Amino acid sequence: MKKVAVIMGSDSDLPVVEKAITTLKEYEVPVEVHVYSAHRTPEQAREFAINARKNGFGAIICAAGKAAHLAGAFAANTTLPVIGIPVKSSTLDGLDALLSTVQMPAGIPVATVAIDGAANAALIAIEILSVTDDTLADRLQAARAKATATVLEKDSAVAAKYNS
Ligand code: RP5
Repeated sequence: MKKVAVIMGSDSDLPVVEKAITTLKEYEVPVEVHVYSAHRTPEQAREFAINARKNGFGAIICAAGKAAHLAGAFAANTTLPVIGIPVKSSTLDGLDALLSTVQMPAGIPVATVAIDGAANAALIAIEILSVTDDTLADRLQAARAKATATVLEKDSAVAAKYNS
């Protein structure tokens, strides 16, 4: 199975990013986690991105806050799918990171999730791998069925309480 890289701009992003890591592990997807910054360690970030495909990765998740260029810098250096997590780590509540991550020029895409949307970033990566992996596709389907059952249980409880 292809690996998923989870890159964060700072270890201060870890509390948000952890949800992506645990989700990938729940699905038994091989994960490699690093702290690389587009600004503070640009050489290491570029090196990782350039070699990611030949090193067995199928998708790269990049989480960063403030003037968040990490996902864009990775996308510039690989044709693997890059998923960006804008992290709420500033006085602008993550809107700065959201706009920095999502507003990519045509030709260099970054699939951007919600501010702090680490779980969905992992799920998109898993969905990408599931195109060629039926086991992952089955696990995704089972999780959707479980989520549906949970909501329907809640519906029953609320309906029983209020509906006459
Ligand atoms: C960004 O700046 C990081 O992704 C982090 O969200 C933010 C603050 O980093 P630290 O100053 O806490 O290392 O590059």
